[in-house]
Amino acid sequence: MRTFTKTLLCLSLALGASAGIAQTKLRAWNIHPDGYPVTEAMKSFAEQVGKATQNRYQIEIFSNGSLGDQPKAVQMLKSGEIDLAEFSSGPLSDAVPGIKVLNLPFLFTDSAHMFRHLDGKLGERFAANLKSAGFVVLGWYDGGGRSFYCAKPINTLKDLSGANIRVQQSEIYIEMVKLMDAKPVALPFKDVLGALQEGKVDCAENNMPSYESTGHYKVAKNVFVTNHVVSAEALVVSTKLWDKLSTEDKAAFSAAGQKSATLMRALWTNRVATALELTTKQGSTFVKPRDVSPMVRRMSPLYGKYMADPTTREELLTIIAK
Ligand code: GTR
Repeated sequence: MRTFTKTLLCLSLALGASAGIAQTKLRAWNIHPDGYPVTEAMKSFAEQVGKATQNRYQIEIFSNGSLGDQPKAVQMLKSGEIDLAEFSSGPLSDAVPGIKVLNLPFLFTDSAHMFRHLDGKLGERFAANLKSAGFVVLGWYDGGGRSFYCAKPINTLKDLSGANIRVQQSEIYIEMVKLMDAKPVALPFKDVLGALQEGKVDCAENNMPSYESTGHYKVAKNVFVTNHVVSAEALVVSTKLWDKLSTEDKAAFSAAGQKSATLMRALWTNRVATALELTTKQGSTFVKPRDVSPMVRRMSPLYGKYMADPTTREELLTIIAK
């Protein structure tokens, strides 16, 4: 019986190989739930790769950070435990210092400004930095403008001083909050709601789609609309997998990545609007600082640091110039 099963298996493998239908299953990491723009764009990416490669590549998406938080997923991608992921530039930049500049507060005025750079020469430079660290960018996704939100009312920057503010596990975010005279508390994304509910943190900061999808708005109803970081996100594949792909398959992955980025950005714009509508209906209030320049001034040690660093100065100057 055993010999018979083995023979059958060998036969089907041989037949599969000769027919060119060997299938490779790939694992993709994602932190967001179903219906979120990132998740839907990744699904469409997986579908297109499947179609373009006659299902030789089947991508399974593990959503909701079910395989671990982002710093862990960054390591998993490097070690080959996962093949693809959608990362936000905050935690990713600790592994790839060459993209740190992307997280500088008040660097981009909005997503359109950011994509003018990411879809051009600068994006290619950041992608090259990422590639040399093991990540091949297939598409730049939108992380939108991030703002602070707290359980207590926030009307001025001074109201944030001394507050415990949840930040991403990312050095530059930690430094930013320290410069505001507040206390950074670095926590995984999935732990933020609990920390807000238990009063372990007073505030957090994020874009409006995540503010809504996580339910943070149920506890932290006071949004201080700083848009302090317009954040970049990226769909990436490991260089380990990339190097194994044929030229045609690389082209199929790249085309699917680009298409998924276009879809993601469109879904994002809608989701920002619906998140604002829903959270407003649920009682969130939005206060716009009259002038963000006091906060910008506080960030000057960060700007100084990146201007002094020859690996980031040029990128910074390019962005400031346009
Ligand atoms: C979201 C982003 C996630 C993650 C999260 C966080 O906006 O899409 O990748 O960075 O913020 O704050 O941890």
